[in-house]
Amino acid sequence: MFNIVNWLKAAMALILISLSLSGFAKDRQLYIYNWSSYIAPDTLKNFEKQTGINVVYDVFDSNEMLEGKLMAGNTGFDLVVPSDSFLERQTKVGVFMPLDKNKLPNYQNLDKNLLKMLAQHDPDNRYAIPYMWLTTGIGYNVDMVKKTLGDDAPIDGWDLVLNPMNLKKLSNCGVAFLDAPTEIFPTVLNYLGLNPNSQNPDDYKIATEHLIKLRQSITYFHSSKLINDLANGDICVAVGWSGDIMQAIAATKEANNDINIKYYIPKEGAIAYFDVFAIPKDAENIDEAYAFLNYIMEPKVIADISNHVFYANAVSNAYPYLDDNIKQNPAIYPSPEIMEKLFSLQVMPPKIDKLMTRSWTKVLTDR
Ligand code: N2P
Repeated sequence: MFNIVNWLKAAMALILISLSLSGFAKDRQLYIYNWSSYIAPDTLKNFEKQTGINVVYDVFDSNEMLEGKLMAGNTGFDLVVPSDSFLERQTKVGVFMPLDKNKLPNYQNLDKNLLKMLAQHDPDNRYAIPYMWLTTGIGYNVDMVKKTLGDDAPIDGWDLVLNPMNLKKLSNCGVAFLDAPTEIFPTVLNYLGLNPNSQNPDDYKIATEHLIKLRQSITYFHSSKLINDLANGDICVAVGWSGDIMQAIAATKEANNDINIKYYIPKEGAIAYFDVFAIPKDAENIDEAYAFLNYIMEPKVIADISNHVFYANAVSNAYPYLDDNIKQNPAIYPSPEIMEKLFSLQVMPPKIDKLMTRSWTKVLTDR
């Protein structure tokens, strides 16, 4: 017998099936904000294929930029990647969601010692998943530096770029500094024999005066442009991030040009830190964020990223999947003696932060 109710139910079911087949059903989305040049070319594609989650990916090249968005709120992002000391300050003002480790079965893959180190910035590792760790050192064009400064160029220390006489000569072949006051000030303080984490305003005055002596010789302050410029021979020296400079080296090999770039951690010591993934407290796609965090803690996935970006990751069982030129690279995995010289950055009181920002503006203007 004709039954209108059953007929309607069947028609409704058909409509729902065809709507979901036609993709009308809500897609799963994930919004990620990461540093530029910080992922393998196929990471996102593979993740999307495996999970059906659609990733919207945007990039930045300074902690200040990310922090501005986090402080304003409603970033629209489900995952962001501050550096460890920035995360520490940001958690204090409550911008992140604590992690539910029960949703992260791959958390056990993380190196316990590195987690302990990161806990200095994130007690009990409550908010952050370590992504990569790095140093801030010097990249240079071997031939151009030799030609400019001669055979005894100090290519083992900060003197190469922080001694005003050397930098003045190098300015002829092009000099790039990171546009990152929270890294350049501690680097200069350390070079001048002062505490890189000083809270004494007088020390910042001294460092600013030193930077003012250098600034005429600095072609530009920019944090992501230097990769290409080093690789093309447009600059001959850069204060930059370890992996970025090694990406420049890889680019010269790929282009098969005769440019010879090297990276070193200066003998006086350098900054080392983690960049970490965290979930903003107003994130909307939380399950998707956890899915991605689990994904990048897969040994093979994170090893592929390290192989591509030349940064060290924190997944202990990823080691077998790393290329030999990554594993055996002392610029990525420094020797114990060099490790001794590395220092991390502490969160500064607001007074010093403001002083650093003001002094940075002064260094950057009137050049
Ligand atoms: C990658 C940027 C490295 C991280 N291009 C700097 N925190």
